[in-house]
Amino acid sequence: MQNEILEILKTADGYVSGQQLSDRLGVSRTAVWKAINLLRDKGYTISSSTNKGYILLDAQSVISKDDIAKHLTTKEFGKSIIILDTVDSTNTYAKACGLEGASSGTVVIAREQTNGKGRLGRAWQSQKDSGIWMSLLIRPQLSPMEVSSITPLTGLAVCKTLNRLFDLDCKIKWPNDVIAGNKKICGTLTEMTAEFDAVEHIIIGIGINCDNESFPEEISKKATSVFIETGKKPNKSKLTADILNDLEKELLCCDYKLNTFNVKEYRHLCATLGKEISFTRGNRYISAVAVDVNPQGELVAMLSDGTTCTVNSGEVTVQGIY
Ligand code: BT5
Repeated sequence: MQNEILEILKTADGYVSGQQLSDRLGVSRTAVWKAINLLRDKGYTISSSTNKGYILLDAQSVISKDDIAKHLTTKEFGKSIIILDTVDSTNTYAKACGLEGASSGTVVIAREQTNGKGRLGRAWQSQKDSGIWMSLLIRPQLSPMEVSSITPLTGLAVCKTLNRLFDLDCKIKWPNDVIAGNKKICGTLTEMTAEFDAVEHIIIGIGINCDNESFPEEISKKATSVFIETGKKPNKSKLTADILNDLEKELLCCDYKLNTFNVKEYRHLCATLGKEISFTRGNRYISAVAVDVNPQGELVAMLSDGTTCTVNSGEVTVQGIY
């Protein structure tokens, strides 16, 4: 009944009275009232007025399976979607689904994460209903050595989607951040479960800040959101579908591998190139200039003596970007 009430409120031109809803659905007004409260618990802002009835104020702020499905054009990604109210981490949850045999393309989305994960043990802040916190489970026929392309390809897909939908000029901070201006709007975390030399499954975690008007002190200088950049709160279900549509195209058309074409696109959108960077190697702190992203997706750095070296893991600090 909640879905039916939601559909009526979404298409209504203004308020709908409790009596109209109970007549149309053939249920008591108390049942309508209970269903409205359950929808409110799910995050829908439904205002009520004694004389006029109910009105839905912001349908697009809540991610719903039906709304995602309306915009999905994929063959595999998102064909099974799990939406949770709250979870420690969608990546952890999706991994457990993978171990229980969930099909490739399963997506786990949460309204809030209480222990969202970044890379290298860092935390990802995921306040309730403020962004898209999702994990996609895939089972590609790849060896563990071949999965490293997935992180840059995911960053590339999300970056292009945000630019197209919101007319932004997002760039990629190598290897996995999508930035708007010099602040992070999206982070991705790819995790793999493998046995011997075969990939069991891969979890692609994507966090996109959408509705945040501000951020907690500790990340306020480095984080931004779609709202801060555009002044508008996006339709999160549609954005989720668009991300899945674009990600499937990006990953499947190249069989999950970097190639001449997508590396060229990546370079074009990579904010790190041409910048002064610093990184640690062993216990040495090295300053260099980022000059290229090679066909393997590694960052090529030129040192002060003119020699180059590749950077493929660890942390790179880029001058001018948080
Ligand atoms: C990442 O790590 O950027 C990966 C983030 C992946 C998040 C998604 S959400 C769905 C899925 N489930 C999960 O549990 N995770 C994935 P990293 O490059 O290590 O960046 C982490 C750093 O970014 C933190 O140390 C903060 O400085 C900063 N940060 C934390 N929360 C942020 C936010 N909401 N927006 C921007 N920056 C943030």
